[in-house]
Amino acid sequence: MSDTLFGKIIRREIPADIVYEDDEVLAFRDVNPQAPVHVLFIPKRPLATLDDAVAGDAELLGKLLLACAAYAKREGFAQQGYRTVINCNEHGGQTVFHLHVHLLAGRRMHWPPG
Ligand code: DGP
Repeated sequence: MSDTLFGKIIRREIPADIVYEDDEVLAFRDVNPQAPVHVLFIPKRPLATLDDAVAGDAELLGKLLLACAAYAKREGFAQQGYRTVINCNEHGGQTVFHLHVHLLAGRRMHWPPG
């Protein structure tokens, strides 16, 4: 099991505002939200970065994205739009080394990102 903060959230050792859970995926609100909706979708199985993913992780990666899309539909902002982001390693801005997909919504996003 992952020894990062997110591993502790999975094990309920530290609190989080959990908004979705299934056998393989957990989603909770980001502690430092960058948009009115900012949820992190993580695999329960530890995978440090996207760079560590292999072919056998394809289904899990797909499930993470599908969980984001289902959440957006369920919460009613899918049509208006949202953004998903995976930061990878230093230049990607990754700070927690347990793979996570950021789901941001509730405001217009800008491009390119800063
Ligand atoms: P990244 O920079 O892509 O690794 O994003 C990590 C995100 O995790 C960042 O937006 C802040 C969030 N975060 C860090 N620690 C915690 C925590 O203990 N709880 C919650 N809910 N979010 C956290």
